[in-house]
Amino acid sequence: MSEVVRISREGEVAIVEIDNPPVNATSQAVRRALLDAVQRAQSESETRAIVIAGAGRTFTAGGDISEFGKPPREPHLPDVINRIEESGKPIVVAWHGTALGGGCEIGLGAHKRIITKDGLIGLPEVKLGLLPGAGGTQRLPRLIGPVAALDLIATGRMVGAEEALRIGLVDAIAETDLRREAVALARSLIGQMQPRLSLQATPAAEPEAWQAMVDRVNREAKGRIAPLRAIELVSQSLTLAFGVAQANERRAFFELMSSDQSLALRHIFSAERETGKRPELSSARPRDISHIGIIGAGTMGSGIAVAFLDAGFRVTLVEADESALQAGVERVSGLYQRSIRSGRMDDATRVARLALLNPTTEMAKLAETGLVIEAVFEDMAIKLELMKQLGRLLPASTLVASNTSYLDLEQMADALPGPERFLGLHFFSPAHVMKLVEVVRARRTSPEAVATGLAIARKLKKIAVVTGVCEGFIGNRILAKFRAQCEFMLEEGALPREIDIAMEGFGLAMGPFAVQDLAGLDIAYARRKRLAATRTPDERDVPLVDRLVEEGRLGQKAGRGWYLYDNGKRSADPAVDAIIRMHAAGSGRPQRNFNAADIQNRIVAAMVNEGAKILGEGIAARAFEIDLVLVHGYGFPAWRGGPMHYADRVGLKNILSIAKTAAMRDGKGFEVAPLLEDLAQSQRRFADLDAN
Ligand code: T1G
Ligand code: NAD
Repeated sequence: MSEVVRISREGEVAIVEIDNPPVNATSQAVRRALLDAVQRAQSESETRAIVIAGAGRTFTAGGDISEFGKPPREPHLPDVINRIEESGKPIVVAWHGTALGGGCEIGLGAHKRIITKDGLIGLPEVKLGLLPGAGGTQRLPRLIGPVAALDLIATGRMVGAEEALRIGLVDAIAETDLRREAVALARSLIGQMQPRLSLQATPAAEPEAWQAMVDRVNREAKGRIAPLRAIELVSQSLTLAFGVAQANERRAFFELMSSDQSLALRHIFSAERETGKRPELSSARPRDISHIGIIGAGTMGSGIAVAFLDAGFRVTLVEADESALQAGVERVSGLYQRSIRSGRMDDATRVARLALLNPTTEMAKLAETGLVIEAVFEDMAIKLELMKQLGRLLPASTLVASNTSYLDLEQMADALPGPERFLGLHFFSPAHVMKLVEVVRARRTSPEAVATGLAIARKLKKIAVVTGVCEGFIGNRILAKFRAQCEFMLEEGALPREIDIAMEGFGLAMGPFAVQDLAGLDIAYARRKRLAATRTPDERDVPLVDRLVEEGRLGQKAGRGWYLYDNGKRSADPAVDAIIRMHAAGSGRPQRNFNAADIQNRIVAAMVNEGAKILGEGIAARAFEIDLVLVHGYGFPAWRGGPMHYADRVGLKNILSIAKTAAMRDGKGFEVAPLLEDLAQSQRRFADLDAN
């Protein structure tokens, strides 16, 4: 017997335990050993019931992702599960940690299911562009009904023990000792006929509830194919024999496995896990910090405070004066109130979190913290003054970070005694929700400070990407090129809604003009004013934002920006169209019609080209990090894998040719990245760089 599965015994109950760290993935060796163990227990006369359990921190995370995309090797999981289900001796699954994908499906093959109080169950395949491929789409509807099953399969969300009990996904929640209670449950089943889900009919769905769920899944799919296949397969559990539908499920699983969407989503999954691993930091020890300071409790400071409080940090929050402090504390409480109203948090948790918050106007209190993050106004003079003040107040070892979006971190580092302890921690708004943090390494930032930034991001359950210093770091720098193309297109005959519709069609959560209205046009305006001094006359520049802002069109908050807003409802504004048309006519640029593909290609090529510059300059170390920034910070569809992965798929030659056209058309507004040219000419991909 292989070591990945062990058998032990409690009297007449055999305990089959999967032990394949770190997450007990159902690799080929596990499947083989599990099958052997179950068959052995079947044949042993002293065994009268079986418990299947997992060793270590989790039952199993399901299929082994490192095997995905390779030819499947026997025994296949559906067959193993069918053998489990057919067992004449009762089989109980004992779930703890996470029972995901194949781990959930093993449990659906068993005859009873018991879970720990903090256990989680789910079929997350859809998040990897897949469907459950070992009977999940057929057994789950038979167990909990088609509506609830479609909900779980199409969203991939995990359910906790209580919900699982309520919807009938588990039979019991272990009170104290999962193993002992699972054995007792198995023992109680000895001698009885065991239920087999595959032989049961799926309970009929209430037609309205089913249709509502189907509509929801269709609406939320937004270009993803796997959720749509889920509708099809769960429907088949109502109409087709189990064996026929299971064969269809298996076929769909492999079709999806070789789809571009699954490849892209798996790329993002592995990028998320690789980004924090940086060979150059392997000898840097992150500091153990549990108390942090935040200066400025505005939009960002309050959100950052909540992110840290939620992760159990003590937070000292500093504001300029009492009234600003009070407003800041109200913002923090407001964020918690919202969580309570939406049912995501209970009051006791809110009280416990707020007990970790220490609001103050005394900067000196920051001396007790291990890291201070400044989130004051985006104004260099204020930030420089603050750095000097921190230099006087803080012990020399306290780390200092800035949340600036655009200001020069090197200049701030110059103002702080001990610049090696200084870094950027660029959170995204709303900071307690958005998963991304750019960890910015300035020239003198120590490896220890970067490693600490990464470790802290991990504690916040955020995705951290290390970036060097440049205007806008990785994300906003690419965004600027993206936005520039949008505005160039307005000058050449496109309208905001055409661009928004095209980009939503590409899979962006929201079109770029709608996003700018939401954020406020004044932000772009202020940045344009700041950069005006260094802008040269040969640089292509479209001053439409200036026109709009100067007319009071600040975006949604003013009821008008690129669009008109009536009670939050967006509509096109003929006055804006007229401004754009007039500007376009005066620009002397040839006017044309844009179709969705033209718009998408131009924008994506501009993003990829800038990404290639960022890589070429060493601002980002790996192409997948750029993908993570765009997916987690800017709504780029994960199922397209981020711009660099997408470019690899469509071919860098195509991207290069669009970039060259752009360079001819836009002059200094667009320069082809040498790295893009290089890779395209030598027929390599961005992924090849990452592999080296
Ligand atoms: N296969 C292989 N390795 C995996 C893995 C998996 N399924 N899941 C995690 N790992 C590795 C991961 O790369 C990392 O490695 C380490 O485990 C810790 O993960 C027929 C076939 C389980 C909730 O989609 O959602 O079943 O970086 O950092 O935050 O239907 O991992 O340390 O080298 O994420 O505690 C496949 C994916 C369904 C679940 C744990 N399963 N995993 O989160 O740790 S498809 C999934 C997760 C399927 C059948 C098919 C999470 C987690 P390293 P981590 P974590
Ligand atoms: P904000 O205007 O909402 O908040 C700034 C706060 O800082 C105010 O409450 C102000 O009272 C306080 N403050 C100013 N000077 C201070 C001082 N000397 N001591 C203590 N408090 C002081 O601004 P914001 O949007 O939260 O932005 C803060 C920083 O975060 C900026 O550098 C900005 O570029 C960056 N940022 C903003 C966003 C965003 O979407 N808003 C996103 C990422 C980063």
